[in-house]
Amino acid sequence: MNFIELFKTHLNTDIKDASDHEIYYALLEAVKESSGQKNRNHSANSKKLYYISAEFLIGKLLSNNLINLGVFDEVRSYLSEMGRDLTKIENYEPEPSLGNGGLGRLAACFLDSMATLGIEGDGVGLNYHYGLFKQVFKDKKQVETKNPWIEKISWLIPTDVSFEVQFGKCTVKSKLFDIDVIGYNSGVNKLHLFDIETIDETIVDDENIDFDKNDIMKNLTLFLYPDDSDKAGHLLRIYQQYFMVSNAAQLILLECKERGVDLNKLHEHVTIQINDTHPSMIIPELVRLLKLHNIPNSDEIVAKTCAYTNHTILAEALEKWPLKYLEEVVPQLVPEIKLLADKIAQKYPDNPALHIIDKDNKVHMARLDMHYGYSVNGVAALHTEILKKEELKEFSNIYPDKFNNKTNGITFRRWLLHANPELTAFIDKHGAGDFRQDADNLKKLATLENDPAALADLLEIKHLKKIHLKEYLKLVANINLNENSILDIQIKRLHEYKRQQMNLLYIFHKYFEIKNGKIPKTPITTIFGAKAAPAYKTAKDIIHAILCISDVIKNDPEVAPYLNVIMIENYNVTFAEKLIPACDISEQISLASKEASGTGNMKFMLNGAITLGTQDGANVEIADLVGPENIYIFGKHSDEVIQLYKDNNYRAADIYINDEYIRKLVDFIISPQMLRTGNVDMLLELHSEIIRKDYFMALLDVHDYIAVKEQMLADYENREMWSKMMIRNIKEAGFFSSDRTIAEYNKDIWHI
Ligand code: 26Q
Repeated sequence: MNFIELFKTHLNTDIKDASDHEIYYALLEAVKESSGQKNRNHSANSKKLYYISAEFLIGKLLSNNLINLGVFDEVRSYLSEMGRDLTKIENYEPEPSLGNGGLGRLAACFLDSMATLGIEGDGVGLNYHYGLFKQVFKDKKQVETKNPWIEKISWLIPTDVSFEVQFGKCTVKSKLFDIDVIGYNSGVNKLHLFDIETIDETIVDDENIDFDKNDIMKNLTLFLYPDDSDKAGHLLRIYQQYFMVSNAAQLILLECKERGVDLNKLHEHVTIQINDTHPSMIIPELVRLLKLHNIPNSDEIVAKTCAYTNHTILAEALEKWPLKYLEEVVPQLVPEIKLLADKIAQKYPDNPALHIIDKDNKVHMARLDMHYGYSVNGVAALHTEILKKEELKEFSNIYPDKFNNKTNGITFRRWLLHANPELTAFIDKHGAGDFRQDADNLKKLATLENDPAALADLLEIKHLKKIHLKEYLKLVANINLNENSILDIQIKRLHEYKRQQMNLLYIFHKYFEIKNGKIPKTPITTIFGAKAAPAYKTAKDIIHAILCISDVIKNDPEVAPYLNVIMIENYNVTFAEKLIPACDISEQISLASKEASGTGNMKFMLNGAITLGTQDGANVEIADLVGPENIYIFGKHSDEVIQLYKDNNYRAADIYINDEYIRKLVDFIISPQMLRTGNVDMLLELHSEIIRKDYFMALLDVHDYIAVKEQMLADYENREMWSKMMIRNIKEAGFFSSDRTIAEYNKDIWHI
């Protein structure tokens, strides 16, 4: 039966009488049935990968699944013949918010690429009912509420798989749900999401995300990373992490049993990728379970099975759990952790930097991974170098062969074929036809630099995507976008190291210029999308300040025609898919050395936006590929920044006092205009935070940032030059296909 016929069997009425919502459900059921009929990526005697991650930011699945099944065009045309619009139908799909940002979205891109390349690799994570919180703006402040996404009919497939997971105070029974991961013209893998049956959604109301953090039987899989500012929050994180890895370990051993694997040779049949340290307890848990199976040298076997990916160099983000907490939550694991730690302490008695348990009795999860894993990778070339030379130096000294780099990537199915079908058609038309199989073929677009008609078409597509964005923003958020403005976009988690506050200072600068009669040639729209962690005060103050300046400008008729600041509420994958294709200026302005890689930077580049960035993370590799004439780089080099930290030699207050213009910019935070519309305490605190600390050195780079951004805006007016830069970015983006990244993981680490 072809797909359309299958779809009709799931639609109980004639399509003419069906609502868009009913059509969505019928398409979903038809996709599930089709993928169920496809082969799993599986071959006898093979090795299998388990990608364990606390986050899988998968986004909406309908269109992507239709694309990967190869029926998207057919379905869209059929619906259109019936007077229906697939884009509208898609709006009924709720987006699962099973991630914070980069790390979770990377895991989702990786699943897509593994399935596409036919690598037998399943994801394992948790089925958070309310995901990460939903962001709501009230009085220009972020408020967190629940973010439900699971409907009666959903992508989740209930299974009979269930395990017992033992905690200090109780034992819970898990229940496994699967989501099919459909490869592009290829086989199917699974995303395994564990849940508990006793979950109680009613303990959270509609107003906020407060709930009894101690009631594990009811709350365990409600939220991703609930506010961890107190002890109960920390414990809940440990409960979640252990629940995830104990289920993963039991699932792995069950599948090994079904395949008849000799557990003494586990590493020949299984490889486990640990996505940051959140799943690191899989190491002692597997050791424990193998011992229960009477396998000798279980720690050595586990060390040949597990591989660790590091996603951050921020010391405060490296997880360390007090042994006391672990004793309370997972007492049976503590003896195993101590044994593993003792072995290391005995081997390196004089080097406490290598010890798994430190003098304060805290367990360093990354150290566990590095000692008891066979691979440690960073996520961009610069990041891996900094890990080796600075943060994890002691470890790369003793394990030089374990360290390797895997520069991140993105799936072109979602970020090009789905998000930008117009650009996809353009690329097809200009003869990079098989770029879907081999993204390097995008390089063939090089000849378009000398093709004025093609360059004009490219600008036309950008404009069309701005119109699509305008329609979408009006529909879902009642926002008015000027489709004839320059779109300058910064979308990512809110964090001081990403320096949204520096962008804010730029907006003040532009506001002053316009007030002084210096009118931009083309109006500018600056768009932010960002959630702040619920307990991260300064991040919330920055959101507040952005919402305030947006309001100040909107109500100033002298400025509003030329400058517009939009802060998207509850930014998510779906918004990203609409924003990125419409973007002109991609803001990648982290303090050099702090952004491990970034992946938004790659999505923007692929869609013909030009990067305004520091020499950080994968920006460095983008710059190497496109050349300095096709990217706008500013700011201090990572070496200088690292030295400033080492010497404790950065004083924001000195800059503030000695630099009149910077003082003017910073002081605008507490100007009468801002105070009139904002909260005095929050604005005062942000003002003082920047002067007193500015831990991520926004004032260090702000002059250079302003100057380079001005140059960029001036260059935008030269449409021919700009369109050439666009094509030179698109043609080099092939390197950032996650198919390339996954092929490298497989060749160097997994050997599936
Ligand atoms: C840790 C301890 C306690 C509470 C929360 C956490 C926590 C939660 C989420 C720590 C880290 C994260 C997420 C990190 C993340 O998304 N990192 C990003 O990973 C991307 C993929 O590799 C990179 O491109 C980004 O540069 C990096 O910031």
